[in-house]
Amino acid sequence: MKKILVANRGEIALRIMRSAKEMGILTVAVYSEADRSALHVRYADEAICIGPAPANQSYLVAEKIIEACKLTGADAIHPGYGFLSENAGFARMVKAAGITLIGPSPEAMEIMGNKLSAKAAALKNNIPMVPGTDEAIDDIMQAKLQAEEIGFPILIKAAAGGGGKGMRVVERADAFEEQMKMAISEALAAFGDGSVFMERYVSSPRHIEIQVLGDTQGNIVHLFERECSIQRRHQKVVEEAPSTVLTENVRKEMGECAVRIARAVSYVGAGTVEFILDENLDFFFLEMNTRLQVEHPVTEMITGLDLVKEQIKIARGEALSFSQADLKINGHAIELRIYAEDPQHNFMPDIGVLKTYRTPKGNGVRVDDGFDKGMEIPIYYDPMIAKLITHGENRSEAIAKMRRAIEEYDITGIQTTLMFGSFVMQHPAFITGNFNTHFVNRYYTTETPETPETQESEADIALIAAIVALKNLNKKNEISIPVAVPAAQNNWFKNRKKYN
Ligand code: MV4
Repeated sequence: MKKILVANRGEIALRIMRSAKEMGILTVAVYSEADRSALHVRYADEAICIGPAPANQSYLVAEKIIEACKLTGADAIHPGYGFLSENAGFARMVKAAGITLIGPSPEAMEIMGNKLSAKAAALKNNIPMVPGTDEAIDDIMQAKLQAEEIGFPILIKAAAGGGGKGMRVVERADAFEEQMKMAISEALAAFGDGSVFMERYVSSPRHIEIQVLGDTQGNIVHLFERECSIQRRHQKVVEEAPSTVLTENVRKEMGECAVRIARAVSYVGAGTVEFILDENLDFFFLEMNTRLQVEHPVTEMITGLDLVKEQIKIARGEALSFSQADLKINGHAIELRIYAEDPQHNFMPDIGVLKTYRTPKGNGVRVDDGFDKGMEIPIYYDPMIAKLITHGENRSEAIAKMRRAIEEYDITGIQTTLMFGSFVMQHPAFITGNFNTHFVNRYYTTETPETPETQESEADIALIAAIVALKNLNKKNEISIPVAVPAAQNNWFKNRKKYN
């Protein structure tokens, strides 16, 4: 492998090229007309423009990517995440063109790309799953009887969905028929596939995923878990490793399950097995992502591995140079995703020019980004502009580093989720590790109460408590007991200077 074409943009394109460069491999960037002056274009050894700004005319066009390989003599493609990274058809085209795709087989992508076939593979391998149906629903009245057996509330999911798309909670039997009809027509409209199935609804889960690596010799290991429960509308915001709740025993069981699922599809490369974990620490398989994930750096920090280098070595046919027994968790890592979104206005995407842009530095701080001062954030793509990752000896050190790094980060010209990250890092529920996937909805509100008379909800009180904790912390540089203050004194959000 002499030259890798990176079929992506932004932070992940740069991150991949850095590892390739360290391995003495040349890099090719592809870019749309909106990304002419992007950092990944400047960083690569060569760059090819593949079309207009909209992704479906550039980054998503398989033929253009393959053509760019031929033009530049690239012998491998790294797809990153998103775009074509989990597209089995693209994987087949790449193979047919005699190019190495740094990723799993098209067959593995196809099986895991459909939730019903993924569940069928898991079922054969004794993997714990939420009670539910294992085939597409075709008879609604029969499905209703099954739903009563499973027990309400139930969750309807689209087989072709994923990442929360096409899900519907049904609270009671009398709403079943209507909800089911809507779920089927929605799935058909969104995915061109009306197959839906149902599961018992686990109401307050944690989202925990296991990183796996498989080589072409059939060795498969797991690289422990990532806790990804801090999310809003299925978009992760904070991830960490290890999880505060897993016991050594549950970690081992989850890891073994993840390896078994990967083995079921002869998995090659880096992949992630998603689980939900309930209050009793029972875990259930959800789906497998057949790509390198956004949050992979937290795993890199705690294992000392470079996952992109491992992917490249695997794609070259090399055997993994370590076994499961060689791997151990070193310290604690946290990632904060920085989106060009306004956390005070319902996380509306924000566009504009980065008037100032200074990243935090120093011991235990890593920034994976793809923009620089003076650059414009294009509207066409994902609004994530950077990932801030900290690594400490333990969780409280990683949190302290994250708070310090957020404070150092200087972004003006656009609204970002930096201050939302600060909110999370100060929140008692986060600090104690006592949270689930409802964290953001439960605790975060942007409605700043105006008068002391305002009746405060539980969420408001929690927010204010966290704000007070933040203020005290910044003053004294030590953790204080949060106390709620009257709403009128709560002007924290109005006093944002540095981050505007
Ligand atoms: C669930 C669930 C509760 N019960 N399945 C969301 C994304 C997709 N991977 C599956 N998801 C869920 N499946 C059952 N049976 C709750 C979720 C869920 C969720 C999962 C992980 C992370 C965030 C989430 C937010 C809402 C719902």
